[in-house]
Amino acid sequence: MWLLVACLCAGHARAEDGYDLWLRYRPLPAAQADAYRGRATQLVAGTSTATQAAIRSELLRGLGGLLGRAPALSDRVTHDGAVVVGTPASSPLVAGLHLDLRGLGREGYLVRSAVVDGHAATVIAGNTDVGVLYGAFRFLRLLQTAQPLDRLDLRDRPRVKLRVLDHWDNLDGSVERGYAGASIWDWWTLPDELKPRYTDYARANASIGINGAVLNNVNADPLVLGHAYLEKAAALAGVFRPYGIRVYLSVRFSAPIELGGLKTADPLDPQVRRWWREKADEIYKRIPDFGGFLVKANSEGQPGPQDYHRSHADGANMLAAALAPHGGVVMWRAFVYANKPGEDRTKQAWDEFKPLDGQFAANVLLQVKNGPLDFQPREPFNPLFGAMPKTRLMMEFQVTKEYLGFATHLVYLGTLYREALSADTMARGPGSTVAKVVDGTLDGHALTGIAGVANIGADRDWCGSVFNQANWYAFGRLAWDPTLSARAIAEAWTRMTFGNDAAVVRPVVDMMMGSREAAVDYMTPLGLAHLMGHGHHYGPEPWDASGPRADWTPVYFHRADHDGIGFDRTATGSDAVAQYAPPVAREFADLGRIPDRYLLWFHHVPWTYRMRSGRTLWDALVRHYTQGVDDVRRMRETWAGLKGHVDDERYRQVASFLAIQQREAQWWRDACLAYFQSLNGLPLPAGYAPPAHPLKYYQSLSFKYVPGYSAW
Ligand code: BDP
Repeated sequence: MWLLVACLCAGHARAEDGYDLWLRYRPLPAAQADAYRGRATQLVAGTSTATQAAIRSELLRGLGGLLGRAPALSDRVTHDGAVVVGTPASSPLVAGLHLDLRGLGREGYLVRSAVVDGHAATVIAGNTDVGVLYGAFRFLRLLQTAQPLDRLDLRDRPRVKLRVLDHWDNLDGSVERGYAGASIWDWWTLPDELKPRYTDYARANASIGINGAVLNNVNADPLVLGHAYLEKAAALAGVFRPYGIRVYLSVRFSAPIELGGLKTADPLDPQVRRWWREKADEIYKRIPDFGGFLVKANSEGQPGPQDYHRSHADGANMLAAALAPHGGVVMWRAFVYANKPGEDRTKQAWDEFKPLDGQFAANVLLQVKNGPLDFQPREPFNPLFGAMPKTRLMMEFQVTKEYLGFATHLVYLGTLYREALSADTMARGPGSTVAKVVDGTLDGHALTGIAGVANIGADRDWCGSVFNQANWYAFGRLAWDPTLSARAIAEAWTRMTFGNDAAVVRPVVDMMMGSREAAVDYMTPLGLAHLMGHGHHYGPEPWDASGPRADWTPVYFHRADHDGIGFDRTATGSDAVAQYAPPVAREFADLGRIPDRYLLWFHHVPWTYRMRSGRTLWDALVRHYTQGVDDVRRMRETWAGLKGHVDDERYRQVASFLAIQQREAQWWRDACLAYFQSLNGLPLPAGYAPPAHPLKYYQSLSFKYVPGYSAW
């Protein structure tokens, strides 16, 4: 009986259900573990603060798991192979080494081989506990990814100050655009019940350097600022604090009316200003390190300062004034397209915000989506980057895959993020990359930020699929250092997630690296955008023209008819191209120079238009759609080849999701081609299979219960 129980427990402990994320700490192969064991014989680490305790427990857990034996705890170094951890203030041993910690800032660390009391040791040090925590995770990553541990001399610090996950979680437990189950926050049982999952969430974030969490949806419920919810938020803040993570809240601009009983939310009204000041004071009493507010205003029906004929700057600055005495910030979103109905939707944010450059208070960041539309599979960079030198612009990426097949499509977003970050705005001459706007170096801003709309829910595997975890991971790593390579990040994640076997790592990384282009190809190739199903954004609906707003419908975006396709955003059309710096505008406006990937974003061309390849546009489009499906088929084959190399549980999940993805990729291709063909009447190029069904079939599909649905 006992044996049975022991076996069951051991089996359970080893189950690969994805809960452990990339912090699995499974035993390394014997040879590797033996080689490392001599480098982790003792652990000298303090426990006088909560962060120090977290560091110590993570190292014991990680090293114990990876090496099969945890290092002995000690307060002195008596053997070779000790790991010595701390700040000069917390550890006399670290202080005695007189390490050069200048330049590491508050969150940086070094991991370095050293001689301590005559013995070879590894030192993990920083100026603060949190810096050391990041260093500890870096050290563990070295082991997890099979890197050498001798002659270490690693120094690192984040390039971006606020590295934040935005949860679009509602107080009723649902998640807008969430595909991983209900909200991770169990608002109902908070603040009493502090689930271990909250701590594991904090560990995972700290391991990749994320230092902020906006707890609730940008379409915010005013109630979150009520006493009860502030207490719940404070409880979460208490769990996250040791891990260097601050809590932020999304606020509804009209909260002074709904919650405070005032008649107005006019940002220049003294009573309104007092209400926000007092609210901020109350929050900081409960959460002394509260991060600040995230605001969606005058966008998609949300209230905002324009309701009172005030500007976005008036609104943001009023909130900023309430938070400033406490050191909080306002993250004010630039995702607006309400003001000029009829105007090209992609132009509206620039039109509204660019004139406000220089008017925002010092603790306001303008949070700008990576592209000018809305998290599409591919967009050119948002022209606001580079256009507002006197404003702190922060990046907003989407980690949840609202427009990329939800949880079941394998789409690695590291490549999408890198594409956006490495785009050259040319705003201050060549090399003015989006990354330099975001990390503040282009225009000399110290307050910088990057946000990712989280893909996390209450599902056991957190993200709705194993591979979606890679997008949380990649987001965090790039928020820390926007110049990292997407491939290197994918490789590190793969090693930590599936082990270091080259027979697994190689094919998995290749699969990830090609996956986003595959999705672009089977959904929206050559610069097309927003062909997704109405409202829920599931599947293709390029024929949809149903309203209530033209600029929520695919036909608005692709503008296809009998003769051609594409949105003319050059001077003959909406002239959105003029929002870019002149060299970029010239390139995008020039049919001879624009990269194929943006062609139909900026140009309306005939179906018979000759691409640089010599093919007609129609042929090229058919090829891309077909290529996308072929790529997914190959991903499936690659994965099938890994059977037996990956544990059954995760193998099966990925295999069945890839089957869904292949079916849906085919659906996307066939539905889009059937529709476009119904307009242009052109035959498919030779050798390309016709859609499996007539157009009517695709148009007849409708879906009632789609996850993550919201009216927007
Ligand atoms: C869109 C989503 C919608 C969000 C909106 C936003 O469809 O659910 O509320 O973005 O970012 O992509 O505010």
